[in-house]
Amino acid sequence: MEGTEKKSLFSAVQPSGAVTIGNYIGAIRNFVKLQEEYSCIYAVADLHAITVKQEPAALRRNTLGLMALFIACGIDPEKCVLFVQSHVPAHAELAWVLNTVAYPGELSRMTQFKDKSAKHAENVNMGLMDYPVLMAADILLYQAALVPVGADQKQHLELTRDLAIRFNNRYGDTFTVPDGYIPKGSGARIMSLADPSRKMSKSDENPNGFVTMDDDRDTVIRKFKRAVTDSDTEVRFDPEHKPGVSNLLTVYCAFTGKGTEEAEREFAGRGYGDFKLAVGETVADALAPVQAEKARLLADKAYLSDVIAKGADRAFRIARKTLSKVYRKVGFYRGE
Ligand code: ATP
Ligand code: LTN
Repeated sequence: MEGTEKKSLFSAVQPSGAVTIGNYIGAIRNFVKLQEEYSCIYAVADLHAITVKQEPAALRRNTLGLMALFIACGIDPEKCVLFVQSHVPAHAELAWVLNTVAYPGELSRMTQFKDKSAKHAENVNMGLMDYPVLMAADILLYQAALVPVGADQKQHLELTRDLAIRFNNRYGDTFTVPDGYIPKGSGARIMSLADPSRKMSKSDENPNGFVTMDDDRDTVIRKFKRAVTDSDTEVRFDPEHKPGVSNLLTVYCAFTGKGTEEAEREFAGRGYGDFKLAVGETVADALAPVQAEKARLLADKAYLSDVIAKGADRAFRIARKTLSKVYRKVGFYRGE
């Protein structure tokens, strides 16, 4: 019924390596939370992933692994559209059209483009610069009202809004202008365990900086035990003066559902050793059932293939409508 229809929501994660607890807390956790309230569409962004070098066999493996992880984390493929980005050609097609309303100046100013260009100096390619235009195409194709992401994607969302508004102004109302859904507070940006001044990143050369959703219990506990804190002994949430401890508190609260004050009280007078061990054990306990479910799903290839094929089909049908509208608006000849 008109008016009671759920609004659309879109997000994606790149299959560019092991998914970290930062990706989970900043994004995937909200994918699960929002699936009742919105009509949700989630993609494995393989087209985005190849903007930095990927080993083809690893990309294939990570794509299937990420699909299994989405479901293992609680995303219901019956309620949501789950698909692989490259299976729906409309993403690349709309990105081409949006390129004609995007300016090289605004793309070269993007923080992620500058960071990744510096990090992959041997492979600064057009795809890396065009990354946010493809991301805009992802979102706008599904007329998404909401886009759950971590804080690092805020700038790309702003650009998506700008491109949507620019296109709508030039060609008439075509796209929904989306809003971001970024976790409030420090959950939007989980920091590296090895250097709490930097974002936790799966592409960090130091594996002690991140915890992945696949890390086994001993690895998780070891990484938290080693986490950089400070010379003080008080477990207190104070991101400015105690970034390491505050980051661990954020992780602890995300996995227990507790508030920071409650967690501070729990660890009052207990010292960092105790605290770090408790955080490590909590995370390991939370990851165990997800890992078991992911392994079970990966062993059931027929089921996963079916989810992926159905998802592509459903995504294709929605995306095709928007793309037809866009082609009509820009004046492509579609027959009389
Ligand atoms: P890389 O760190 O290798 O650049 P990435 O993890 O940032 O990659 P994606 O896999 O595409 O890139 O990120 C998926 C989602 O996870 C995005 O919504 C992103 O904002 C979020 N995210 C990534 N890192 C963090 C973090 N440290 N804290 C919170 N959210 C994060
Ligand atoms: N660039 C995102 C991944 C991504 C995405 C999207 C997120 C690709 N397309 C569309 C939201 C909406 C990242 O997190 N690095």
